[in-house]
Amino acid sequence: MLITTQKNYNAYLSRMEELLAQINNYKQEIENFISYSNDAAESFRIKFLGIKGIVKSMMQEMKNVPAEKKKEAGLSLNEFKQIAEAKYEKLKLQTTTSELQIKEDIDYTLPGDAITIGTRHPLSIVRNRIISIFNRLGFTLAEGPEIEDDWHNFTSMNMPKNHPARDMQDTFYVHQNPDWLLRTHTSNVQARVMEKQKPPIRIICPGRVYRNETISARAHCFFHQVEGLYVDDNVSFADLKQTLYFFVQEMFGNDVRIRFRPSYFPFTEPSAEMDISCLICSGSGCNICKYTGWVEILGSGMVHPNVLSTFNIDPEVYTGFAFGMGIERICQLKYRVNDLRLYSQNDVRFLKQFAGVII
Ligand code: 2NM
Repeated sequence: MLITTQKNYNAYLSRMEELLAQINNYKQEIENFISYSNDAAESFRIKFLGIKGIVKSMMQEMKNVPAEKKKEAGLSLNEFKQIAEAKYEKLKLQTTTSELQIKEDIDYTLPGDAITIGTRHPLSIVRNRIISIFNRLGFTLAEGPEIEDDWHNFTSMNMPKNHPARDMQDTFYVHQNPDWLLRTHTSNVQARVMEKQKPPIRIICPGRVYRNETISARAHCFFHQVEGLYVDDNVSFADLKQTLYFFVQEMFGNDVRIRFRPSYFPFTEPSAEMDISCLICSGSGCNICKYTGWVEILGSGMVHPNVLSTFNIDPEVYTGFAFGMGIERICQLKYRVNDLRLYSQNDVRFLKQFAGVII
């Protein structure tokens, strides 16, 4: 039996009062405790009723309570324990009933909420398709800047200053420096690749190009182009024809027919424009093909020896073919888009029609 000094006695007494005050606080906490999730009951149990919980640790302190106060403290602690246990049972019940309620309240036959998904722009769809077709023929993607210097856009493409072909395209110049311009075609990419890389070169170059034109249904100040370049030994015009024929078959179907017409581009010699048989009327005549049965889709030719020499590619050893097409034009034929302005207005009624096209 411990001989309790007066000093100890007072300390135990004040500790007991502290415990009683704590019990009152915890009672309040228990009353306010709400089930916030399925494991709320379990966290409650661990905190109040667990092996290292509040009730257990208070029980351990009971042995220090002075004898004549033991009854009062014991009753209080017991009541507290019962309150905690009752709350725990209630919390467990709440969890199970809320789980049951969830199961019963859901009508699984109702349709779900529709997810609004974006649509790819038709120009992106067609561009991606073009890239993928040429990828399968071994062409790799190359891209370059839209703001370009005169040399990469014109001079290196066999169009020195004062060359008449420069006037064919109304060029946007950057104000501060007449040597800078918005590229008029993506040939600047081919120029930049030939600068760094030697044959074999097989690239496909999509991108936005700019020309100073008044905006209308049939013209815009910018449009999108894909150009291709193939330089190696023994590249012939027959390769050009077969490559482009494969492309249009993949793009428009096996029934499409092609024809080449002689043309002129400063960077190719010989040059040719390619027509395909009209997809709308299959050749019988309509206003898309202007009653000719044919529609023009691209320009092409054998890379001019001057262009190859400019990049130190010996034209006696290497030959190449190149082509360029407008993505808007291909898109117009594929999706019957009759006004160029639709491509840049971003009217959702137009764009939504391309929902679900995945390429
Ligand atoms: C076209 C038509 C014909 C072309 C030529 C070159 C290069 F880099 F080889 F000189 N790039 N693109 C080319 C040829 C472009 O667009 C209608």
